[in-house]
Amino acid sequence: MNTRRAVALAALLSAGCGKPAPPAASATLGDLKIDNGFAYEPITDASGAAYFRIHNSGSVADTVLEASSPAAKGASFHGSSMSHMEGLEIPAGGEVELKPGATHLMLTDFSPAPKAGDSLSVTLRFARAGSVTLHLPVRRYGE
Ligand SMILES: [Cu+2]
Repeated sequence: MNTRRAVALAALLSAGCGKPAPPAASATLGDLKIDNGFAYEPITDASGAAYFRIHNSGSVADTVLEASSPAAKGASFHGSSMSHMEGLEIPAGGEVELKPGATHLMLTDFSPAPKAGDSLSVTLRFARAGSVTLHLPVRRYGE
């Protein structure tokens, strides 16, 4: 299926189900393409989670060394069991997807916590590619 036809079909499918796809953020940084970025509205100011997918089309792996947000004091990567991860490696020609119930970016100590409909800025610093700031749409929990 060619790209134009895939896009037309996707539009048709989303129109058919009557519910628009929830908003998501994307960005490009060198060989890295980031998409499907969003955050859930935190239930308390103490912590919340953000998600995105990073695809690396390059021939060398890259690693997210650090994440930060002006809205939260802390930002770190967690595995599915909330275990702390030291950096996030994106393999050459591969991708890493953060999603609910799996690896996520844990943000802590919001001031104040973002609400559904807000945009949450998150900056990722990579070992090779540099830094990129995502403007993640904040969704109501579970959407
Ligand atoms: Cu966590």
